[in-house]
Amino acid sequence: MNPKVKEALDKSLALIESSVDPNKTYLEIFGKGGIFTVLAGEIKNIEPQNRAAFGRDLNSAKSQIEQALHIKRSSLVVSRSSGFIDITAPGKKQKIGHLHLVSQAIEEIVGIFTKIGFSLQSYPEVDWDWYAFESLNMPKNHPARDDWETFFVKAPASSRYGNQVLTPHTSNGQVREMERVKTFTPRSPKGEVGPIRMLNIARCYRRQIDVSHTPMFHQFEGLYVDKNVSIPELKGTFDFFTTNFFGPKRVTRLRPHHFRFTEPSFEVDVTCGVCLGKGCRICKSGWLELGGAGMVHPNVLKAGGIDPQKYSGFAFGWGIERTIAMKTELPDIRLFYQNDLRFLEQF
Ligand code: FA5
Repeated sequence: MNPKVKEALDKSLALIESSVDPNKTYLEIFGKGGIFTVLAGEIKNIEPQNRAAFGRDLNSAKSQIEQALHIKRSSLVVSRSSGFIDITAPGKKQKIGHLHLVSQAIEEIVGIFTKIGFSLQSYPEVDWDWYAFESLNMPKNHPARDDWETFFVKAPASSRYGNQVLTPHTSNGQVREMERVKTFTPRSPKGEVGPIRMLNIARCYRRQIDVSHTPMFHQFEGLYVDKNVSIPELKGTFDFFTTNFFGPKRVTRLRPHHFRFTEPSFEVDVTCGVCLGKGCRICKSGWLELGGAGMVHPNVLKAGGIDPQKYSGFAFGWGIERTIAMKTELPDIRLFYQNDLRFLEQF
């Protein structure tokens, strides 16, 4: 090796050996005015016939210096941490989160209903009064609208569809779904439509808050329209859902109720998971209310452009938070939205 290169190499290796800051040492060697940089600049003074050998020596020295710097850096990392690295120790696992329990329930509910032919549709969360109320057989100023304790949106009204609202229930999807299916069903000479098997899951909003009400909550709505749809099919659908979601020991019952958009209308109850229908401190009667249901009112079918003489259907709309609370025996659904990890991590 050229003696000048050898001298620069030895000096550099000595610097690295005593270095506590390899970055600074790197600059002392390879930076502007550094040992190696100055030496490399001398190549122009070497006789032409010796230049190639000088260049080779420079390259060899450079790679020895770089390797020494690399070893120094690694040794400093080790000695600065604990002085010892157990390379056989298992690595630290990253903490992985999981879906919120409402999202988990949505996945489960979709899985159950798709097994029996329902398909998931999605409709606006801010919708016109027409879809949320009027097309559902609730004329303007009808007192039944008060039950929905609606948030109205400050935005221009439509002369055709009225005001905009934060959807207070997923029933706004009913007439929208009839319109969608009518549009996509190829026109037959007899004007056949459907069948419609819609599952609509969405956020809903109402001016309510207590242990069983939150201002924002989720509903899942089913709509089935075809020829000769009957109440036993509605009951069979609820039993299928209940045994799949809550387990084989839980059963449902229908209680007469009133909704403007279904006739007849029902409240659907499921047996309490604690006493299985006997009656206990939690449920009192043995039953817990799941949500509303009924046979689609002829006026709603008409609003969706479907002939009620030819078609019938059933619809239901249940709250997801309350349904989960019934499965897990939660006393207060506001817990879902307090973002307390001690609660959320349990699911
Ligand atoms: C309705 O919203 C009807 N649209 C349901 C329906 C659909 C009936 C189709 C017939 C045919 P109701 O207001 O009862 O009905 O609400 C249904 C369910 O939503 C309730 O049983 C409850 O589970 C849930 N729910 C209602 N308000 C809240 C709230 N503020 N917080 C949490 N869950 C709620």
